[in-house]
Amino acid sequence: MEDCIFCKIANHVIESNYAYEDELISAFYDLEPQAPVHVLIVPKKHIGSLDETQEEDSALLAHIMLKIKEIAAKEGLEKGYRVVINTGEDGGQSVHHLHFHLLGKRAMNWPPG
Ligand code: DGP
Repeated sequence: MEDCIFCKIANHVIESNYAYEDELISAFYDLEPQAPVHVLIVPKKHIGSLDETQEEDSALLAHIMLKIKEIAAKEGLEKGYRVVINTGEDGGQSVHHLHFHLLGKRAMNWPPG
């Protein structure tokens, strides 16, 4: 996707501050951090949102979840963390490329805002 900022970051068309990368996914620090640790994890393949995932994305989604656990450990989030996937208008999604927020190093509230 030519106009997608997360496609550009994930494929190094635009450089960012990366926390992790492999052939399937990229993780980089959020520009507007909502917690002392705030990492965005995105697939390199363009998928607009969680709502646009397909059966064929199952292995990719599982890969992301397992890597989030590793990234959390690397970031020192042994006390816990939150993973958020904002989806669609009501979900508060502003960038239309599937991304997982990994938030940590502070206590989270419930219910979320
Ligand atoms: P969401 O609202 O769930 O779509 O979250 C989008 C997040 O992406 C938001 O926390 C800010 C972050 N963001 C937007 N543009 C950039 C960017 O160019 N670089 C980085 N690192 N983060 C960005």
